[in-house]
Amino acid sequence: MEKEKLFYEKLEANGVSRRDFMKYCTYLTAAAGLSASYVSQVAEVIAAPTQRPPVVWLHFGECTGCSEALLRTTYPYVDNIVLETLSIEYHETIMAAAGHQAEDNLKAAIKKYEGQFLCFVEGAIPMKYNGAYGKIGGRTFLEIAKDVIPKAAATVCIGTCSSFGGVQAAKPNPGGYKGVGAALGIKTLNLPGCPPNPVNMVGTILNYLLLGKLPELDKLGRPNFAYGKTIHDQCPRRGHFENEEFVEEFGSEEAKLGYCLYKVGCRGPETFNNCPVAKFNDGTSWPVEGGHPCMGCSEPDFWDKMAPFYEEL
Ligand code: FSX
Ligand code: SF4
Ligand code: F3S
Repeated sequence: MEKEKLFYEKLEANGVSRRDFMKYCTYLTAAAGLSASYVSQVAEVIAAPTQRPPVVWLHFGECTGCSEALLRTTYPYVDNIVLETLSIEYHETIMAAAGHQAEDNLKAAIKKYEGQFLCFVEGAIPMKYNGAYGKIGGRTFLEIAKDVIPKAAATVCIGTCSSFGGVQAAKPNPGGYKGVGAALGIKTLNLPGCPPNPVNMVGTILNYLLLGKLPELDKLGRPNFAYGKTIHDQCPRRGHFENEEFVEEFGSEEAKLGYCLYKVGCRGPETFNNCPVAKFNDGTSWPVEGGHPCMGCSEPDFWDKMAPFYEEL
């Protein structure tokens, strides 16, 4: 109770009312694929977590946009709090330690929490030239992955790069980059998107904290709650598609009217993700709402498969 009181005081000091927080929890509960009866439990698990699962967060070949998406939301305080429900033992972007000290932190965390920690991974792994395209502390990304990942309770790939290779694996892929699952020959839980929606990560964590297990996955390792439907099937412009009302040029009258973006390259019909519902920046907008076609950023091999962008499917 004391913990919860302190939490709400801290929240209010940051300009977030209890009511706003409950609204946010309702949104999170739905986005996590949990029934509405879980809202108060979601609030409780965030306000006064009884367990804080240890997390080791690895970075390989990527742009760190995935961490940025999570850390720099427009309504950041609440997402940071969700992050506080975890005990982040190692994360290169946000930890204070550097150099040998950082390496020691990683070793100590794996030893202390072997079999218990969650491993989050951003970025793809270079397989050519003995992995020379990417090293940290003298070890290749592949060596680090092989050392850390088998010791984790579960591994979650954040973003298209760690899930499927992403931009690093685009043709001609000189470094021989692969997603983490393919590089190690294992199954991973994948949260693709370039960047992925932080809500899908939070939803995965909430499933783990409330139900004690990871959410149900499709054959590409993606949680069904977030990747079960195509963008096209959830798109508010779908009526225009059916009526054959298309934007043929950016800046045109049709674009102003919010017509369907299919003819200017929308990949919504081939892309499985919840962007139209979850949106970005805490529900502000998403690519199609902003007038830009979906580029299929969460699909495997999207740089090769979805290009040339801006041309009809
Ligand atoms: Fe990839 Fe994430 Fe795109 Fe960037 O770490 S999914 S390049 S947004 O940052 O991995
Ligand atoms: Fe489908 Fe894209 Fe048109 Fe939306 S804008 S209806 S996702 S083709
Ligand atoms: Fe990516 Fe398409 Fe969503 S480009 S962010 S999957 S709308």
